[in-house]
Amino acid sequence: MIPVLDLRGRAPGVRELRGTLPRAELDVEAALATVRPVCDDVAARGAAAVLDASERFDGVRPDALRVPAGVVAAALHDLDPDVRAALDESIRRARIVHADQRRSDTTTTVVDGGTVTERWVPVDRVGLYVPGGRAVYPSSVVMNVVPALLAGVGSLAVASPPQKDHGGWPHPTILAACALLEVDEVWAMGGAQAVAAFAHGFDGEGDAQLEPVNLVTGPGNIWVAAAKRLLKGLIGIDAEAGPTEIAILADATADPDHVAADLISQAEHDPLAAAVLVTDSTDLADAVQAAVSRRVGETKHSDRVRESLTGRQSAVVLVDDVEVGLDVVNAYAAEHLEIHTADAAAVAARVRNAGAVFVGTWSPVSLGDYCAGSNHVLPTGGCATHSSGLSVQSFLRGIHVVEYTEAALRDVGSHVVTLARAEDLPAHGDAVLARLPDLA
Ligand code: HSO
Ligand code: ZN
Repeated sequence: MIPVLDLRGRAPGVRELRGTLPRAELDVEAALATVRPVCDDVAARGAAAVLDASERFDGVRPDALRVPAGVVAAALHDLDPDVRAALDESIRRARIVHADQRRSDTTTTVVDGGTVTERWVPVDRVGLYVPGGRAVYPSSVVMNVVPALLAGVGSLAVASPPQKDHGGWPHPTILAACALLEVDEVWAMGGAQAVAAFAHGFDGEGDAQLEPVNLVTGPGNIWVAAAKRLLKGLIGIDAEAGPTEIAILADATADPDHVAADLISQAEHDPLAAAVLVTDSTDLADAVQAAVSRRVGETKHSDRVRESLTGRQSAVVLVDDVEVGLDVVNAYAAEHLEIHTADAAAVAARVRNAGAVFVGTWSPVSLGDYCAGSNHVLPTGGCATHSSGLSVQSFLRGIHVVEYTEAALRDVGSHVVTLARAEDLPAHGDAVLARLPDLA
């Protein structure tokens, strides 16, 4: 049922692979036509515009945009104890991993008396977006909030779409996750209007006032991606998230049922989700197709899964050997890549492009989605060739602090003057000569 792309007998290069490999097409540019007036309206009219957009796009007008503290606390109080225990463990593991990501400042003595320090400073205020459309993602609260907190961000706000079925507030499990992480600023806002509200802020009485943020992170649908594209610059963004992707590199040693289950696990997110199996074993490919067919009929979101797996963005890619398979997965640069081969760790070590790599039989993507300790906000659409997933680093800026003594400036001053003249910017050199006229 998954379309087959047969690359056997060939070893295509990166350029050809990028043109051949399947990829979901997301026309963010076209979405801008809808999103731009929404964002402009939020900039002009603030909270009233956000409420109008909620009514129009989410079909609900919440009583207030700021979720009252009592509602957040009640959500935690009412949370199923098993879900609470699982979220606690997810948070505990995410904290362990992300705490290790913290960087310390480095001071380099370039010459005697001349130092450059790279000082890591957290972003002052961030807006964390948690989707709430087809599924609810309390796990995304964890994946956004934990790195922000560990980076030392002083002020953070969470936004998630208002839900018709929950009195216009975000889903209670999302609110409960916020409460577990002691996030008290939660907004019932979704889509482009949430990103615009974060970017511009709006007036209101007391708690109802939204201070603008410096950075917006988190996954979202095409409207969120379009708003991020539009407002980037005014705010920083992590990425324009696209539909989720799983690629699996597998050989004849792989268990076809595990492979099928893992492909389906991510196909479940979205009809546009991509599931790509790359293998040098036709026997495995056939067995995976059979296992997928069997499982699709039984899985809860079978319509979505079927659409995803038969869509043009999904494929079983047949290759001659694992070597070519590595070229394929490196060119594809999946958000998630699983390695199910002999000596999986050695193969994984040769992966250059992936949001996250899951090594061997016992490391499925769904472990990483919830409880591995790794982050699940990862680059999609091939962006793993140049970008990383969310981490503590995403919430820090490195400021270069330059401090030279007179002697150290004297030591290099004539070079500054020379380069300034070479660039026809003599006033740059004059700034040195004003201090050290004898260098002229
Ligand atoms: N696989 C998604 C994250 C997620 N899965 C949340 C389940 N809940 C994108 O990495
Ligand atoms: Zn997932």
